[in-house]
Amino acid sequence: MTSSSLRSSWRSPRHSGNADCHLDPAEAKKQIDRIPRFRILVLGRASAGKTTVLQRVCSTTDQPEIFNGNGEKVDTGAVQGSLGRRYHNIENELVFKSNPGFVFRDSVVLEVGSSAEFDRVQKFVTDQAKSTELEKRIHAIWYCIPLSDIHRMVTGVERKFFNACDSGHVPVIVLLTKADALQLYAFMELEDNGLTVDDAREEAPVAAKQLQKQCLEQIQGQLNGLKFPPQTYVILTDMQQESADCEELLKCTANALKEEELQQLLMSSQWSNLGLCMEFAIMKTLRGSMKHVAGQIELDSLACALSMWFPFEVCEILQV
Ligand SMILES: Nc1nc2c(ncn2[C@@H]2O[C@H](COP(=O)(O)OP(=O)(O)OP(=O)(O)O)[C@@H](O)[C@H]2O)c(=O)[nH]1
Ligand SMILES: [Mg+2]
Repeated sequence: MTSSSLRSSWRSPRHSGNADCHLDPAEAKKQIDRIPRFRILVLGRASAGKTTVLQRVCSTTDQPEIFNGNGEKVDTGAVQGSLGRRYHNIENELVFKSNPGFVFRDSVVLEVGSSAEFDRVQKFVTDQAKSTELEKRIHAIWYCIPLSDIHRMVTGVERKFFNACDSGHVPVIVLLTKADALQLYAFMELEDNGLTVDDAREEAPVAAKQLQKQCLEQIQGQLNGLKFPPQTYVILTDMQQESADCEELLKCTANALKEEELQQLLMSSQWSNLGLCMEFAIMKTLRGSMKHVAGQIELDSLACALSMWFPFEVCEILQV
């Protein structure tokens, strides 16, 4: 069997399993083999940069298609005013045509007002933590905190989320978005300290890096002591630019996953950075096989194992 035919069967429509993924690794692996798409929940305040991150990961500027809980497409052409609510309804799934390997859910966690919305998010997250169906559950959570609002980086809602929402085995990664905004803060601080405009402009990039480090430490200091702290943090800069790089985000997310099969699923779902697929294939699979004596390596099965880190479509083209 070539790896692409093996991958075809891996990608074929599957049925949901009920086995307990916490207890039986063999059953968990069987279920993972049937998962076709990587599922991410993205959370954060309004305008935190959530949609922009998803667009960059899927290499598109389009809006996603929306599917309701029954898998039916939701008509986005209707009343514009309710569009935000449709994107942010945690029950709905968002899929970009450019990259259907990812399924997203997107919800705004509000600082004030509707605690019903927060309760829905909390219930969803804790249900995911208990879920034994790998096929349907969320595989990672991205929580966006914008650095553009340097005086309100961690607010009550973040403290509430990381104190109340137990995501269990689903890793929560904090995305510190809009880090480029710190350049302006750094510039203004340098000017306040008496530098000329030209000198302040020249020194701003270095000062902004320093400020970035301080912000990260401050946020870690506030979140890491809470009941359910995030697993890791990623700083994102200039994501509004179409050429923005998602490598660090994808790498951090992959490393936060416990199961190698889920790491493979993430890598093979993303098409924006094939170098990353290569890196994981070498580090995780090829390096392990190098321990064998050359003559003992089964080239077909090695190629197949390596191909699991790459998008299915790439393997098909290469006939791996
Ligand atoms: N400077 C800067 N702007 C950004 C960055 N990421 C996103 N933006 C801008 O921030 C604004 C809001 O971005 P969105 O991605 O729509 O934010 P959102 O969290 O999806 O917003 P809602 O869905 O309305 O809650 C847009 O104008 C983006 O272009 C960034 O890294 N740097
Ligand atoms: Mg949005």
